[in-house]
Amino acid sequence: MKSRNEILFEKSQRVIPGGVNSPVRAFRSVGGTPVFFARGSGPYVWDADDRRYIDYVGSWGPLVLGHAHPQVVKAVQEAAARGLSFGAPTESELEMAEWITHCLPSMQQVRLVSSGTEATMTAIRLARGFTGRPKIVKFEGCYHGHADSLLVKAGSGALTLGQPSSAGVPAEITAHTIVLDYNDATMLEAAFKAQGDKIAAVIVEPVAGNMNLVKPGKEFLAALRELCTRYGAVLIFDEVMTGFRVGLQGAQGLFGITPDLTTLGKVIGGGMPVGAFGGRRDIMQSIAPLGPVYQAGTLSGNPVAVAAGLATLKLVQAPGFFERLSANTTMLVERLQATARDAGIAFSAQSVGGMFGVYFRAQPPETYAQVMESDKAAFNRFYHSLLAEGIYFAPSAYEAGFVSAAHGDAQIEATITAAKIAFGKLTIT
Ligand code: KE4
Repeated sequence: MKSRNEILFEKSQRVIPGGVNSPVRAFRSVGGTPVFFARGSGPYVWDADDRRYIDYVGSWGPLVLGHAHPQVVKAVQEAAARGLSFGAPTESELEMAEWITHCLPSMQQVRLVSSGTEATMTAIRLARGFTGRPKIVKFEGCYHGHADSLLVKAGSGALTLGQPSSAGVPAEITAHTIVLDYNDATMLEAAFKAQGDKIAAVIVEPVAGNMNLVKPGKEFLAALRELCTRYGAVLIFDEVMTGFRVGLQGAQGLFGITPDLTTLGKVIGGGMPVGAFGGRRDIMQSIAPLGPVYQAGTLSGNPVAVAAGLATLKLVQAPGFFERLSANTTMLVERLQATARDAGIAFSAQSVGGMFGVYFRAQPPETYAQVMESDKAAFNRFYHSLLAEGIYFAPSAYEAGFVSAAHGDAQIEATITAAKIAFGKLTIT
């Protein structure tokens, strides 16, 4: 008897490429049938067969409050009743911009868009327009959305599917993208020495979350800042994932590094389509209608999406919010490590704020190369054992996991119980 998930997946593959609207959802790297979700509440989701899971993906990061938070749902319902979209300025967009620039002072001005890809694509164009230079620097394994010039040795779904550099992107475009090793400041210095006068920007995930979680080395971010300042390049922190996930001031607040531009997404939409880019006022003056760098969007600042984001931003300001989120996430990874150690499995895990990484290698990776040394087959078996126990991790060894404010002791206890079973199965070769 086929499950409803299987029936839905068969049908969706007939009309949607791969049966999914974003490749990493397709379970291609872990194998098996993607879970079709029917509803979510707090830390839980239910699939099309009404099976319940503890959710550690949270829609890839946006749901830092958990699913269907009552105050977020109410804000969306009230906004929708006032009209779904106007294509004109609204007060709520102004309020959102004020919240963001208040929480992230480096963002002296900000523009709202509808996705993280739009945010990073525009930040790159803006940096090129502001400096008049053609080249950009990114790091292997980092993912900044699917804009042409950034789909070079990218992470997330591109890496998961084994196509880090996408087809369909002309060499003339990627010729201007310099790809370096994450956490290798020496390599960066050499690149600037060689062609610093042509480099418009360096874009970086200040905590990498798309080659699984990789923390920035002690001096890496400081070296990025110093070199960009020295050579007049724009330092772009892509905080689409880390923004309002690792702390109220993002990774830039955590590490005390001030970027020139920041991109945001995910949490600032609270589950609805919102992205943003912003930063130094002198750079932002180059954006249309003020300056020559064009950018636009029919639904940019959409009032219903902004209502979800605003409600979320207000709730994460609660005293101790990120301390509690970080403590719970730390407890999860420490208990997972202890459980694996008891089972004699080569496993490690780490977290930053409300995001975490798990690795089938003895130590957390510090570079892309070390990520690739992890035992992917072991992860895939672990993944499906957890899934069978009602624990939903990201269906890829190259994605970070996410804890929400709705996850508590009960969910972590249940996860550890499931992990004990999953690690036990791994010891049976
Ligand atoms: P979106 O265009 O998917 O909203 O954002 C692109 C993006 C930009 N920058 C960073 C650091 C990101 O993590 C992302 C998107 N993240 C992936 C998950 N790792 C989205 C999931 C998907 O592609 O379906």
